[in-house]
Amino acid sequence: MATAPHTLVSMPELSPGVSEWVEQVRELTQPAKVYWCDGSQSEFQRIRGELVARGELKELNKETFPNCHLYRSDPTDVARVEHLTFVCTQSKDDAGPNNNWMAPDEAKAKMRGLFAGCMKGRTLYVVPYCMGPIDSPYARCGVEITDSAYVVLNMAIMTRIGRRALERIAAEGTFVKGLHSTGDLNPARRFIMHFPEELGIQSIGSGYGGNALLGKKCHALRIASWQARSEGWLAEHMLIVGLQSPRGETHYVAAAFPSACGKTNLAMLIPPDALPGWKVFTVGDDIAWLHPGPDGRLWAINPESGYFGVVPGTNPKTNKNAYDMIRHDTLFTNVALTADNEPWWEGRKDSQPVTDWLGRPYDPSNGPAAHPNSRFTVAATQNPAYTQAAAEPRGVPISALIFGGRRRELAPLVYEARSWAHGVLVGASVASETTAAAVGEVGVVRRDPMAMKPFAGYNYGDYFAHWLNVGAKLKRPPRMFHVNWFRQSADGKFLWPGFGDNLRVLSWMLERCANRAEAQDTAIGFLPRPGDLNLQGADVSAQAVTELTTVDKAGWLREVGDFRGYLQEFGSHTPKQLYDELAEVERRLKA
Ligand code: OXD
Ligand code: MN
Repeated sequence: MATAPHTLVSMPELSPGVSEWVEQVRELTQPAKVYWCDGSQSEFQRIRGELVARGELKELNKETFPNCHLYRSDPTDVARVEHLTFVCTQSKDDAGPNNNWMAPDEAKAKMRGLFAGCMKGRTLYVVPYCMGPIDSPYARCGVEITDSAYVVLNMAIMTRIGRRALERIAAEGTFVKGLHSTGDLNPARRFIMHFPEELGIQSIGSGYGGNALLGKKCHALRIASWQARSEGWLAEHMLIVGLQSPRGETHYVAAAFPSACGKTNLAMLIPPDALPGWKVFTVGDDIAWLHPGPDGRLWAINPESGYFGVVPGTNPKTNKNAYDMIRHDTLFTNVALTADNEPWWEGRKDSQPVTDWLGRPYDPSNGPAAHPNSRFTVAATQNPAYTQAAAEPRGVPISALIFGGRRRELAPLVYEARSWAHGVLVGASVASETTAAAVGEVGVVRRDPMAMKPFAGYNYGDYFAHWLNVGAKLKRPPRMFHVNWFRQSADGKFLWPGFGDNLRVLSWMLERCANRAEAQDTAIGFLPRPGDLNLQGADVSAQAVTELTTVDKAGWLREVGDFRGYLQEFGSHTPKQLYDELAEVERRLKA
């Protein structure tokens, strides 16, 4: 058989632009070795085997969790570090008050000092990657240079790495340059810097996913949101899910929730027995790139090819698809272990931990056995709800956009915006309780517009204006909704069962999209009346449903005032249209 011509060209030869940059980084970081990743299965297994041999990865029970491994991170390196994450634009105003800012020259000088000689004795891995289906016009490529083999394995699962990505880079001549080193893992020397004007990322001192897998938050959200603004599309912190109704119609929806608020669970939802005939397909669980299509609709691709999900809480009741999906070929980070060498986490009820995430004998007085932000990394194709639509170059058409937060009070179960512009206001007003996905206090309510607070790569005021502009170009825009699965009663009990039952809310939305469902017209938007939701077989009281579908006018008036103050933080960047939409809500509340 003839050899394919491309295999004759070595990877460094394939793209002189990349080789030149690798050479500069090699001189600066002084690694013992440089290795170009080709993305093959044999390469993955070899690198994983080397980590096991060095004791950095632990193979788990071969019979019950075949090809699964445990990685224990440095105990200080378990989450995203928003306070150490910077957007380095020439003008501080472009980064906006929503980002930490540093002047590009200052940031580069600081990072140069930290990167100098940092890879001595280590291997420098060159990881060419593609975000999105390799043949999609919407996909974008990058190269991550890293000295962490654990990062290489994660990138190989989460993105399309190797020769084909490099071929695309060679053809396009442009790529995002991501430089990463674990450095000395000292939090005092940990920084994640973004240079959107130069399509560059520099990250040092952390091996944690959100700080170190540069294709994910750094490229696919912060840098991509910047690119999307100049090119007329949206890069969003959204899952994408396909819902096939008993009528046989399939609709795709994209939903934005802050980190660790159930995006992966919603993306893999299992319909409850009481709602027969529904099918759910996962396109993506974390990031959506949304493009206005030639037909006037919004089309979405998932730039990732795997899931980096929160493990605790995963069980057959909350997310059976995820539970089954992570029983083989999965990389676990910071979970606990059972006596049988199986991974264990809070919420896995069928066994007991003996060793905690730090490798100590488990003692409940030390806290949870698994870290609350322990993670699985797994290929999307392992998900029983995976759909080939995730590999479709043009993406999937979006019928509805959903925003949500984790809010004990105020926000009802669901409401629908009156228009795209009102929907932008609804998305911009998302607030949520903080979670363990980022370092800092957990459970405090903070504003998190479109769930992008940690990820919008530029001034939020300009970002809101961009959202309004994109909508103005759509002839058939999706409907927009807000949901809150986390509402609690005065005595602290969740009012809504969540998980599979969320399909009851999604089904009302899809009926709204088809003009087949009724709603009450309220000051904040359209809400279902209790009788509009299909609650057959649901474990929820009539009183809870009333509470979940009632608008607390006094509370909302306070919210409007608070949100107006928030919008003012972005000064003249906040579009006037957003204030007008807010004034209209206020007028209706007072009427
Ligand atoms: C994530 C996050 O890991 O949002 O997806 O923090
Ligand atoms: Mn996320």
